[in-house]
Amino acid sequence: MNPLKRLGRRRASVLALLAVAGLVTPAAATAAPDTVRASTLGAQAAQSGRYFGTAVAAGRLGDGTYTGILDREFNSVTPENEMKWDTIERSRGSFNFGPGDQIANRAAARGQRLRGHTLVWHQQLPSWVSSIRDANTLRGVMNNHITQVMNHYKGKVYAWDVVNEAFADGGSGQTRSSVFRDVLGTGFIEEAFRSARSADPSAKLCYNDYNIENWSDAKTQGVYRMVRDFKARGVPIDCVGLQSHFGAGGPPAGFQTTLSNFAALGVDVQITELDIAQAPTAAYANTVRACMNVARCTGITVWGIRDSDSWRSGENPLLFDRNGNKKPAYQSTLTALGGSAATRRTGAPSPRSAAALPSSFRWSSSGALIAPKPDATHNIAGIKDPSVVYYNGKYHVFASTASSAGYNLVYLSFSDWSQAGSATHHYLDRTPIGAGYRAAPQVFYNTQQRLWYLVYQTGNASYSTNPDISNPSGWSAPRNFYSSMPDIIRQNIGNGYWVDMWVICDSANCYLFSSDDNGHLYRSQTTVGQFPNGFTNTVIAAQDSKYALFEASNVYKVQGSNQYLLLVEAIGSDGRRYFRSWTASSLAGSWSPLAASESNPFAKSSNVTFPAGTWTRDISHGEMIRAGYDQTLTIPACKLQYLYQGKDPNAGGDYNSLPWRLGLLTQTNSTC
Ligand code: 9MR
Repeated sequence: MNPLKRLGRRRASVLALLAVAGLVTPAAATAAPDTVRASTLGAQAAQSGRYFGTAVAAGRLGDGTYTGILDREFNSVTPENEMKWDTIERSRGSFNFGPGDQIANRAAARGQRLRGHTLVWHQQLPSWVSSIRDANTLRGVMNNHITQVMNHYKGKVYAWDVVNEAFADGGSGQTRSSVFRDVLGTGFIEEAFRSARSADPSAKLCYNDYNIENWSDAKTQGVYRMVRDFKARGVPIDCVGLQSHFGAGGPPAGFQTTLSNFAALGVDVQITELDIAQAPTAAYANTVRACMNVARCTGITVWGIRDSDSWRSGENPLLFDRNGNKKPAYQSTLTALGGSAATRRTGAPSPRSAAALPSSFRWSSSGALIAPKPDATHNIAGIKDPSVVYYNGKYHVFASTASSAGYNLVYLSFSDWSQAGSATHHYLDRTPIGAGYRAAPQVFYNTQQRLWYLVYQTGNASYSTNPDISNPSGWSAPRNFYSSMPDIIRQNIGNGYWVDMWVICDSANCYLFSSDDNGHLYRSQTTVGQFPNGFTNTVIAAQDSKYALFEASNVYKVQGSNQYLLLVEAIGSDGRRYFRSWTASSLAGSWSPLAASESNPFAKSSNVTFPAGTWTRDISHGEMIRAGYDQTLTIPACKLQYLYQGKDPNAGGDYNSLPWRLGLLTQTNSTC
């Protein structure tokens, strides 16, 4: 975004220019590989922001074949039995964390996530608990168990199965008989979740069950009604675990519907104990695809590594055979996660060809969700230019702060859009990023370097790094990508400004895009290995008239396809900001119009509805909600969401003092 006072009016001639001006692309361009692929389950799942985990048995950790596969393939673990009540609190008040710690510490040392399994379950429950008949005693015992165990693992467990298998099989759709239900009533589930939230407010709290994968089953409906009720009444719940112990036929036909219906209640969904009799390749692929197709399906756990490790070993239901060799289902699973091209040639099923993006878009907008929060030393008028990733259960938003005094950056995080407005604003001028002109941030995780990058404009194209996105003071001082403005920009910038730097990588190269407020989109490149150094070969990637190709470009990889998407902000004939879009088959390729005109825009007030009230006519600088968070900037093909800046249509005056706010667009014409 342009840091200086800006034109408030548009000229009528722009429409005519729009009609005649075509985007051009330079001839250069080595074809880039069409996608980044990984060769292990965990690394491939991570590319879409998901994890791929396994149940782990402490007793097998001395087996080198077992740990070799565990550490190579999986980035999440669930203790198979070690955190169950009969291990942890075999006698009242005496806690044995040894076996659980063995798994937890090992996972922490390797950067693997940990799912906690399980706090309240009618099985593997010591008889001193199941024989309690007094409600107050049982309530105290249950809450104490939850509190002690969650306290012990605080900060180590990403998500807890707070209550496991509380619903009955068959057609009742009701809870099953258990000591908890029979002595405390069905309210024990709510009580367990409330205790869990107060014990560790940062862990995700899941309800976990089996036979809830088929949408029309009474048991599924019963659990769904409970989660809906919890969300409606504010009972804390963050996720639903679908165990997914399948027969050879694999998931039921409506599995994806079940996942998305639960997700639509505002919870994450996870496949928590996957195993499939005889491990058919298609059954595994279908299961994984269903998860990949649901944005809030955040991870998959298989219930063991080798067939010989399985609780149903007679059915050979896992991804590795008894010798630790990959089975055919391993390949189909990796492929369904979006992985390995080589795999496809071996005859595994080809991945779902992604729904292509439509050629026109319709959106519904939220109201203004994020407004400036001035404090004693930050007299801020507008919050602008957001960049956002969803990581570790939270949205992390970076944005420019604007005031008559100039620009700097702010960071906030929250788990749900409903909480965006109440999130704390961390001003980054108080960090090593420092005071002075910093604006238009872009955030992503570099998987090779295991570092978060924040790219922003300072007059040059600058960046800071941070090992922990949630720690605002962890950012390094700014460094520049270029020693000075590249010649080609100097020659074309005219009276414009060099703004809105944007980095995206494929498996070979990283590209740095920028705008000049003068109708040019520039692109430089370096290798993935050299990044962040070595940006060179700066070319004009696209050009048009000044207002038709103004600034705030985003470039993304479309998940599961060979498409890249380019968005550039334009100024319409009404003087209002809007976005145009193009696609290309490689990052250095030529961009073809998708929804690229003022009458068929990517996003403009004319294709956005405002159910909460029309608070803006500008759809301006923002960022797509991505499917992952890494340097590939992968977005889903379906149900797009875009966080943008808008402002009161009647506001005017000093450009830097305009009252920009952030709102969220959700696509309403997605066909997938
Ligand atoms: O895999 C677990 C096995 O080793 C235990 O003997 C069994 C005891 O009930 O629990 C198995 O894991 C279960 C999980 O904790 C909950 N869902 C069903 C799983 C398979 O029975």
